[in-house]
Amino acid sequence: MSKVLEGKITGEGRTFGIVVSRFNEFVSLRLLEGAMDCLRRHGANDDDVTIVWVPGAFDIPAVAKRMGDAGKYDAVVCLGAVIRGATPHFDYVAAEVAKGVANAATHTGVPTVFGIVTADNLEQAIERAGAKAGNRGWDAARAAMELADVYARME
Ligand code: INI
Repeated sequence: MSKVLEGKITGEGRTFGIVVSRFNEFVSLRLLEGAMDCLRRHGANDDDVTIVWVPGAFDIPAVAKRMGDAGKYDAVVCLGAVIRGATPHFDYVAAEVAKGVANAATHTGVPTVFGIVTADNLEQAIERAGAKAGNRGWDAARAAMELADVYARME
């Protein structure tokens, strides 16, 4: 008989770190609200959530790694918005933050989830931050809870 491991989506008794970037704050604040709403609705306690603001998305991975290494959090949620402008900066920032968050997840052993909106323009970003295309912050918090439970079951 096969053994199936599946995570429950619950925040009860779990601790979370959130790293959120201030660049495009109009969007990232909505992602943070979405993430907090999701955590609370699934039983997480505000006192068990630590939020760290960083300047931009590029700066997220290093802080996420530190939070993971601290051993205090069951999962780390990364939130930010990288919006394509007229410069190639977008590609560098978007690529580095994606790679960096994946590296943090791998090297800390703590679920570290990607809740960074990458969009061609502000309208698209807003759509993904609580308007018609959902809220990536909410989705990231949900993934963090599921993974925290999967990791606990794997111990
Ligand atoms: N940071 C973002 O979070 N989003 C962006 O769209 C962005 N662009 O396009 O420049 C951005 N740049 C700043 C970067 O994340 C760092 O904060 C900065 O380079 C300092 O390390």
